[in-house]
Amino acid sequence: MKGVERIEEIYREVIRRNPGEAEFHQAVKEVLETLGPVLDKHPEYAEHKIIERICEPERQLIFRVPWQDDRGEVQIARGFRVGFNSALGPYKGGIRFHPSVYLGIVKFLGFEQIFKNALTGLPIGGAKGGADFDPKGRSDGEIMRFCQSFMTTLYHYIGEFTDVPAGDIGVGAREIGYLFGQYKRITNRYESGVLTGKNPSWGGALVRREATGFGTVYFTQEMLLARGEGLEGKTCVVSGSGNVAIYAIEKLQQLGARVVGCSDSNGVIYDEGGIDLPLLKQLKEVERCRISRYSEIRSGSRYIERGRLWDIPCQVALPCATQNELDETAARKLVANGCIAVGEGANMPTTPGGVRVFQSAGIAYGPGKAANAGGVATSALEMQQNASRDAWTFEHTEKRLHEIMQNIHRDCFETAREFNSPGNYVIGANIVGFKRVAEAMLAFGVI
Ligand code: NDP
Ligand code: 2IT
Repeated sequence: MKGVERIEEIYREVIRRNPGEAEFHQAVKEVLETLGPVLDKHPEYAEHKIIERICEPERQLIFRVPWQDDRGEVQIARGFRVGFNSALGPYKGGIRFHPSVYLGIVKFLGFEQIFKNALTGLPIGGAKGGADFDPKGRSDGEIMRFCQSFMTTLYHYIGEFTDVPAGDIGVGAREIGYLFGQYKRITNRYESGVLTGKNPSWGGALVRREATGFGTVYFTQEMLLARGEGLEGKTCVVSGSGNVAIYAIEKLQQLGARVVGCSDSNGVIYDEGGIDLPLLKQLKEVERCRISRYSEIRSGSRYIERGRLWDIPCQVALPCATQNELDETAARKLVANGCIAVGEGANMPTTPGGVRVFQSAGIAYGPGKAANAGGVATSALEMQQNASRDAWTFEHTEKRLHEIMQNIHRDCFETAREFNSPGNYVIGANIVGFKRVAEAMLAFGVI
């Protein structure tokens, strides 16, 4: 049987075995449809059912998270942790707190994480977790009690050699602090390497906070360099205004680009003079308020309730909010307005239709599993520092991050060319990541 036929069969089986998990199906399809030529070249992968095994998580945990709000009312959330693949190292991946979280979201993210983590070249397997808890409007005490309850179940299943969670949407340094505190208290162990994204004053790596956004910009810069272009003077828009978006904006500005738009789930900020980053940080990191507040303070900027960020003319677009936030219509608008590069800070932010538009227009398109791998790569550097009880400088760590992103770009670029698809980073990223995992799985036998 030819590789592509085999893959169609595997995909049908994934849908049958995982009903109602649309995002998981989408993530699997996007990877599988690039692997046909790999199976043709490597019949041993088919013989040992490597793809079938990769599509089945190694383990999946679903648990009750009861907690009490400030009025004393009992609330119940559902927690998840999916260990997808540990061929290359302990399970590694973030935890997301958002009301939209269900098993299909956690599995799509965990599946992507396998290949992303392999691309970093560092010893980490793929995982994801989260809860359908909505942190918006919750007090600090409520967040703390929720995190403590979440960890009270999760702690049984994690550990520096087993599974190492970190942040994602709704989980930042504050939440990692509460989670770590509870883990330490229950286990009677100061096990720094059990979580990453910790505050640098108690075991966190410098640059981890900035790493996903910085890394996305480094990857985008490499894509532009490969086409004889640079970031200097480019007009950019960045979606979201959370951790990834803020530090993508910071690095874009450091490299001489002009960022004129960002957003949250309610609306869009258009600031032709360039986003005022200290103001954005103050509002989002300190005051934790909505992005609309920005336009009340910053003269010359505009807030557009339910606005369409991707309609703002730009040359570089970085989707840094959430999955499927950039559809086919938005992609057409970006291309029509002269956009030449899209680097995904978020996971799977572009719909399949949007990806097709970018690819047929021939613009530089960097998929999340390559472009946003700087976050998890720096998490692996944090694990390395924790294991050796060391703490590196900001400069040293950022240099490592930059090199890792350059290497990921080079590996994807060269592999795309080897598989007769020059400039196609989707093909490059999927094949590089898949082959690394597949080789380890072959070595381990049937497990
Ligand atoms: P944050 O919680 O810090 O910020 C998320 C941002 O995205 C907010 O501005 C939020 O707006 C917006 N957003 C979230 N959900 C939606 C939604 N359903 N519709 C519209 N906007 C939404 O998260 P991060 O910045 O950490 O994560 C952003 C993306 O980057 C995610 O896709 C995540 O998986 C990915 N990522 C994160 C990494 C990390 O290290 N943190 C690493 C690699 C990828 P609002 O406040 O209105 O909800
Ligand atoms: O999507 C991701 O790569 C993350 N949320 C970061 C994972 C990590 O373990 O640092």
